[in-house]
Amino acid sequence: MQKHILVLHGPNLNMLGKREPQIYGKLSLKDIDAALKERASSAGFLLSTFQSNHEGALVDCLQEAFGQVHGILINPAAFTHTSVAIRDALLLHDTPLIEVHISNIHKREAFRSHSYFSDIATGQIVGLGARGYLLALDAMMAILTDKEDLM
Ligand code: DHK
Repeated sequence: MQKHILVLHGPNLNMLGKREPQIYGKLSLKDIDAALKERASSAGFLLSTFQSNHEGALVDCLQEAFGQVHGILINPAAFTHTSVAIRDALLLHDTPLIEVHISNIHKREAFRSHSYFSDIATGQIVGLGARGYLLALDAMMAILTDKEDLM
């Protein structure tokens, strides 16, 4: 059976490429999602992506995915620092969870250092730009196939 990975993107990530490119880079969300889908599918995984600027829409997506996905990658964006609702919706899922941030949230304003997700995530990737998503995907696929090799 094909394993299914859900990728969630929070608010303003639909503006990647245009938004503060010195912090978030020049790639668009479409570019990132396409690269993730291609990488997942060539490794035999199914990957779905969802972006919303609305907290409730992200909660709805997580509820709809209940029991349907094997792993979750999330960049909650600004909701990282505020959302108990998304945290609770993630806790519905008994799956590995990887939190991704394009920028290094620990090197920026103090309010960005706190994440409502870091203590419930399997792991976190911060500060490596858009490539962090691909690294997170590789890690997730390795976790889901029980691979411990380093290459
Ligand atoms: C993206 C955002 O939109 C910010 O609100 C977070 C995160 C950081 C990122 O680095 O991907 O603080």
